[in-house]
Amino acid sequence: MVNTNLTGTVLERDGSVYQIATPEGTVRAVLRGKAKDEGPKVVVGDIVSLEIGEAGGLFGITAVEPRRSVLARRVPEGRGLRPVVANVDQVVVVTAAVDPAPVPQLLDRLLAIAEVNHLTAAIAINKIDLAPGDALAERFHSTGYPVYLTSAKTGEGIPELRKGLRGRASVVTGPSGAGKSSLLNAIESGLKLRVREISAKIRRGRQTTVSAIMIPLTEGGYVIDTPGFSEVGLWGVEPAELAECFPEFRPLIASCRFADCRHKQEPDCAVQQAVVTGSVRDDRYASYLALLSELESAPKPWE
Ligand SMILES: Nc1nc2c(ncn2[C@@H]2O[C@H](COP(=O)(O)OP(=O)(O)OP(=O)(O)O)[C@@H](O)[C@H]2O)c(=O)[nH]1
Ligand SMILES: [Mg+2]
Ligand SMILES: [Zn+2]
Repeated sequence: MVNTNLTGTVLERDGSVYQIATPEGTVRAVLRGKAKDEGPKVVVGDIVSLEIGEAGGLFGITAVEPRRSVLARRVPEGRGLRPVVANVDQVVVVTAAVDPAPVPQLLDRLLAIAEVNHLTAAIAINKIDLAPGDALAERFHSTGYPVYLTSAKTGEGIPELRKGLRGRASVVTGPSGAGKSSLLNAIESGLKLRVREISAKIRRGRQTTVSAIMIPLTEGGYVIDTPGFSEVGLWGVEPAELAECFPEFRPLIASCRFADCRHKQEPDCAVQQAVVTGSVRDDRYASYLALLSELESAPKPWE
């Protein structure tokens, strides 16, 4: 067995076979030795050490480098965290302006998950050729997140989004059918990610993109396309820390009377006051309360 000291980045996984980008081109590899027995689950974006296998063809993944970041989320009703991708800086939450109808609470969840994972976030409101996304964009104004109004169909907003992805490691996430893959096809010329056929019905649990795939960008950086979903839970956050995941709440928290204020029914709560005066939107606050009650009723890891 020859150790080539080759290192690569996981682009894609198909069952037990991983596509790995290396300085010597893209290779196919399977987990081997320690990486197979005890290593963390390998995900797209991971940087791995490779060795050439005896049986030619497939390389072996022998080790996974420590991750500088990970996007992890909880499967609905599930316990524990599932890593989705590794080594990204930015999460781009994609929604359609219409078809499928946007679910603002789901978007708030995805944004909070980005915060929990210490990743910066941005929002893309797509399909603005079908309906204006302005009201939805306005909803996020006070969060400070960049909002891109796009149409993968007409190309509107694509240069701006392309600029927002340039030179960074991003992951796109959001509901199925929002147009994540279509947007990436519009951003990177020559890319032909599979997108939903016009005639296909939006059926629950059916995604067009079935697994994460990393795409290097010509202008530098890379982006990871992921399958859409309709539900997602939060996990591993202390209820008292949730408010930190809502950027417009952050400057208020220190003014609450109690240091461990959960901004629910406590007296002299700066967040509740801001909801009353309208400087915090009540729909964002409602998303916060929904996530808070989930975290408060979540089973403890040892239960
Ligand atoms: N009118 C219009 N249709 C779009 C736009 N972007 C995407 N679509 C259509 O919306 C459908 C879904 O697009 P996809 O790119 O497959 O959506 P996705 O978010 O990748 O979906 P999953 O892979 O299932 O998560 C396809 O039929 C696209 O042609 C847009 O900007 N305008
Ligand atoms: Mg897709
Ligand atoms: Zn408070």
